[in-house]
Amino acid sequence: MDFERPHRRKNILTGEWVLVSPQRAKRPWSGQVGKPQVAVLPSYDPNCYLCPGNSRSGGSFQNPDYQKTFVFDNDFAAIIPPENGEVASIDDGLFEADEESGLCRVICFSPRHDLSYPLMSLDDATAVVETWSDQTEELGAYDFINYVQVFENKGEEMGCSQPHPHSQVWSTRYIPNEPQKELTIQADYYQKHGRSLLGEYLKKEQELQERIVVQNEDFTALVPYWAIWPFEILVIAHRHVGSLPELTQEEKRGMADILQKVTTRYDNLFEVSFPYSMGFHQAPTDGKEYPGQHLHVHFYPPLLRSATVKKFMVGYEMMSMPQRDITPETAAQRLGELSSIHYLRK
Ligand code: H2U
Ligand code: ZN
Repeated sequence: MDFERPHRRKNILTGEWVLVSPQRAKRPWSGQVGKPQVAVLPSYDPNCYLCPGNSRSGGSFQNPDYQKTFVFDNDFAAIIPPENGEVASIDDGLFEADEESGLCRVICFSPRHDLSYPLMSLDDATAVVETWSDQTEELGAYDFINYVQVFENKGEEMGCSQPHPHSQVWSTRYIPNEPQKELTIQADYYQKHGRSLLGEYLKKEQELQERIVVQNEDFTALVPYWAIWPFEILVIAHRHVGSLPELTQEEKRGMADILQKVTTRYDNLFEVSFPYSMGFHQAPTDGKEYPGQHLHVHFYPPLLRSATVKKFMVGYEMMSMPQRDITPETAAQRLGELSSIHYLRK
């Protein structure tokens, strides 16, 4: 097959297809060209809702004088615990609904208002991984919580509302759409082959060496064959584990290291604090076995050709299917060639 010609590729985790149009990467651009905004942040901002000692929005809560990571219940939670243990469901064939329940929390990476993940020390970055893992365990233990979604929205482009480095965790009774698709497919593969789908995929990628961006002993970061976003990255655990709490202490440090390596390259790409949404896909916490589930992290960054030109998911993407111009191989090569030292440290 001529991969320089338009083709579609299958996302083996979701079963969905992406249209790749490599011949189009050279098309002229007369659309939006914004200015890069280089905001220099203070290490403490008295007006920040997340900085230590400050009052949060609404004024009902005051943050403690925290030293490492800090977790609090989201003051504007999208999901709340059930009222009296009862959960309503309706389904008359046309109108179907289930009452949802759970907890939403915010996780501040550190007291430092200006310190994004790649710029933290490895120890402090590891503390963030430990907190994500602890939250997965703690929230997953509630009987009304069956799935724990840890994620980070970074940058205004991604709708991040607070510059203070933080992530979120939303936990729910129902397994959400995206992890559910992947769980089903991974379970089918495991049942058929007795092996992890992502484990097999990773082996193949390590053989081919076409899409790998960076790796360490415990994790590999690559631009998946089926990437939708221009510089999308998938981080795969080398060991077949289902979720963060199953990682050893050494692997948690390895996770922090690989995430720092990925985010450093992202920042170096356009010499800007690179926006993205990232999240962990883990095994549900409903007490059932998920032997096919393989821990991984998705990074979906919107930027395309500069610090300000982002990919729009509009038109054909909304109506039909996702489409990309530059190939995942080209994106992986560009990311892989970048310095491992953050541009602000040079
Ligand atoms: P982003 O990760 O998209 O920036 O969202 C930040 C979250 O922090 C958002 O869900 C919460 C918002 O509800 N938040 C609080 O709970 N308290 C505050 O004082 C500010 C923001
Ligand atoms: Zn702050």
